[in-house]
Amino acid sequence: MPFTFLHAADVHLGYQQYGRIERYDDFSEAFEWIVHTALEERVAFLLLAGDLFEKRSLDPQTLLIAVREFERLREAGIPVVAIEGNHERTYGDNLSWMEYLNHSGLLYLLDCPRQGGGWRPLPWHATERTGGYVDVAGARIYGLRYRGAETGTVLSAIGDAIAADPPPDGLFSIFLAHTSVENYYDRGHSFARQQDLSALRRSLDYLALGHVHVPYRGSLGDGEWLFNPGSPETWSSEEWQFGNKGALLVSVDKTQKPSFSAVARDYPNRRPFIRIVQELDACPSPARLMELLELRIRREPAPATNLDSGSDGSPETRSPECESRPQKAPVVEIILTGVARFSRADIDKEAIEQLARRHLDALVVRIRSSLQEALASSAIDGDQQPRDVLERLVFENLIASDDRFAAAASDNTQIAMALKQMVLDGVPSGDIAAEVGRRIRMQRNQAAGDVPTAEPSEYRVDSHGGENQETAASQEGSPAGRDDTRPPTGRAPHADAEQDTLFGPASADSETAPPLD
Ligand SMILES: [Mn+2]
Repeated sequence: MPFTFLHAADVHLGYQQYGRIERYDDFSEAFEWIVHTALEERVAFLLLAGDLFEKRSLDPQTLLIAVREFERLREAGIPVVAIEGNHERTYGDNLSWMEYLNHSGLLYLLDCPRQGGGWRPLPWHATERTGGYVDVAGARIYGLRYRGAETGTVLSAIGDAIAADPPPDGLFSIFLAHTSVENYYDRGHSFARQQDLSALRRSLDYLALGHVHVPYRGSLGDGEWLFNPGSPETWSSEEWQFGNKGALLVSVDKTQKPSFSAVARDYPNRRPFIRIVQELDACPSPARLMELLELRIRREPAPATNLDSGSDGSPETRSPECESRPQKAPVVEIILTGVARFSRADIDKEAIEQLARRHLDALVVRIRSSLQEALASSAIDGDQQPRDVLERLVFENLIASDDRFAAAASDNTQIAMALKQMVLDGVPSGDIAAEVGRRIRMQRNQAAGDVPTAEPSEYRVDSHGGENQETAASQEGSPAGRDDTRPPTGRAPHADAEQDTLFGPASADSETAPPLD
């Protein structure tokens, strides 16, 4: 008997990205679209391959939305089969909200815990509401919750157990897992190697994945077999460049060869992201930076027709459902890279934000800067140097590449290193500011040819004489604590430190996938 099912993952319901209620609503809307699609297509069941929720603790509003949508599916007779992802699982014996929904009868939550030293999937137990597999419509669905680094080993063992006790021929067999897979957007770091999946590959028809927010599919042999729909909304700005995504609508007919076909159903109302990358090396002044940014922003298509990522200029294909809807106001990300030739404090972030709001009708404007290129381009041989020498070289390179500090690079390196030591020693911030002020005055005096009148200090380091003409002058009138009196630290000054990865934030047991950039 032919049937269809919908495969979705990484909904991240409850995520209030950038602290904006509109983004919370966006993630709710994406979930509502999945449920709407399941109802509209009259699917036999809905698969959720982990990270339904953004967090393991839920606010009442988020639970309400989940319960309301699952009840709509239950009323329509559409079962939901789910597993827990890394975002929503709890530690120890605490009941998770996914388990709560499971015990409320709103979904089947599958897992294969270790049983007597093995990993044999157990059949669904209707009263306990636990099991490693369940038979729904014409399918047998297995599932394993997120297991991080041990996923590969566990999947391999489960594959062997299933091979020894295979599903009946007439059933379409599916395995739900929340994991990255070798060679698919894993950047050389994956929880499951392809060989870990070979036993499952032989016994099962369809591997339903979640975890990586980019959609992909692959074969591992004859015909397509593993499928990952990606997250319907843009969980991290990095995801925008990968184009449309949503859920997979799978049509199954066991009498045919191949027995199924999977069609991507793109979420049509995803909020657009625009990314503008501006090199600071080309900007001699803050005014020039504003000019360049204005040119870049004006070159972006008007919001109503904007459909590209802004970075590569390649237009995305527009799905028919999209035509009737007005485009949402975009999230605009402005990334400043390279080496600043002026104080970052002189960059008028408010003016940049207004510019983006005016021309692009932006919902959110994010301005991020990165000095990483300065570090990457410096010729430091990290293997050949002891740590303290290497540290000094890093400081010197950073300082020498900045016009404001370059002329007195050696002295400023001393200040930076002393400053670092004070921070490590837990010196109160007021004392650190006073010490930095004292050293800057010393530099100024030396530059002016005066005899240094330094007070004694335990953080004093050897002075390098009086050849420091420029630095003191450039510090004139700068209050302590401003950007331009602060020595570079070699770290990118992310004001809003979102961790952009395709997978989600670091979990407590360091089972994180690598960031995209
Ligand atoms: Mn996720």
